[in-house]
Amino acid sequence: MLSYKKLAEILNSNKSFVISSHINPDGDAIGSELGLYYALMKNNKNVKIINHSPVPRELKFLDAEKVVEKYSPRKHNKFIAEADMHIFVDINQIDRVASMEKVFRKNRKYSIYIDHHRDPDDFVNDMILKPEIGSVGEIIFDFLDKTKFAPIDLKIANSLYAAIITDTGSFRFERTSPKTHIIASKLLRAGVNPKRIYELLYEHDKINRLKLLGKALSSIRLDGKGKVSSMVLRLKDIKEVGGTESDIEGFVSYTLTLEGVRIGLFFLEFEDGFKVSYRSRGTIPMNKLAGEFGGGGHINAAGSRLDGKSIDEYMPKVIAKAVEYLKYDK
Ligand SMILES: [Mn+2]
Repeated sequence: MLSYKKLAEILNSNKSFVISSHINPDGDAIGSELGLYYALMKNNKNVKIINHSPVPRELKFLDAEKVVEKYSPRKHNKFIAEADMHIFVDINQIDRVASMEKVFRKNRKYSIYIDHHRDPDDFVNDMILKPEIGSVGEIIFDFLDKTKFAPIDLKIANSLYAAIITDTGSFRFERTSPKTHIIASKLLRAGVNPKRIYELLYEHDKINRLKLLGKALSSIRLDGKGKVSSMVLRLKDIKEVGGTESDIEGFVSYTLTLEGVRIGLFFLEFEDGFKVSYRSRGTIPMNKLAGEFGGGGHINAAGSRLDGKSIDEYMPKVIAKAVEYLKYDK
C-alpha cells in the first residue's frame, strides 16, 4: 500500500494526470475527484477529470466550474495516452470505469486506486485502500492534511464535505468515526456551510421521485420472520410516473427503517433485466450475497445488476438467499 508521503512525492514528480471514477458517480466519486483535482491544480499540474457518465443533476452544484468531463474517445484519448498518471478514486476494479476501460488498458501509465471498497483487482501499480473509512473524501482530506500537499481552500473543502456526507449518509452509517467528525469540523472551519450543502444535495425532490417512492414503499414485503424486507419498482411504474434511475437513488435505505429488519433489498426492473441493492445491519455480508448474483460491494451495502434476467424468476431466489444469510447475523 502506498503511504501518503510516497503519494505526495509521486504527484510532485509528475506533471499531467487523469482522474476518473465509476459509472453513475455519486457524491463521494465527484467530491473526491474535485478535491484531488483542485489540490493538483494548486501545484500547477495539468489535470483532467474524465468519467464515463456525466455529473448527475443533483451534484452539478459541486462542479460550478464544469471541470468534470464526460468521456468522448475523440476528445480525450490523446490526453489519456499522454498523461503521466491515471488516478482512480472510489473504485478498485477497472471495469467500474465502463466505456473507458479500453483506453486505460491500452495506455498503461503509472496508475493508482484511492478507495475504500474491498477486493481490489490488480490493474494498478499502487493503491491507497482503506475499507474501514466511510468515504474516499476522508482519505483525500487525510492525505492533504498530513502531507500539506495543498492548502484546503473552500472549493476543496466543499467537495470533500459533500463526498463525506453522501457516503456516510450524513454521519449515520456504520463507518462514521470520531475522525469523520474531526475532519468535518476542520472542513467547517475552512468555510463549509453544512446547511447549504445539505439542502443542495438532498432537498430538491421532484414530484416524480416522490410518486415513485410511494409506489416502491407500497410494494414492501417481509420475509425471514420479519428480518428481511424487500421493495420492488417495476418498469411499468417508472413508465407511468416518469423518471430515471437517478430519481430512485437512495430508496433502498427505507427497507432498513422497519423495526427488526436485518437485511433490506431493493429491486429495480429495467427494459432488459434488473438490479438489486442489498443493505444489512451488523455482520451480514452483503458483498458476499451480491456476489452470488454477479455483484459486489461493502459488508453492509452492495449491488448487482442482472442483465437479460427475468425479475419474476430471480426475485424469489434473491429473497430466499437473503433469508439464508440471516445465519451470519451475530
Ligand atoms: Mn465511496
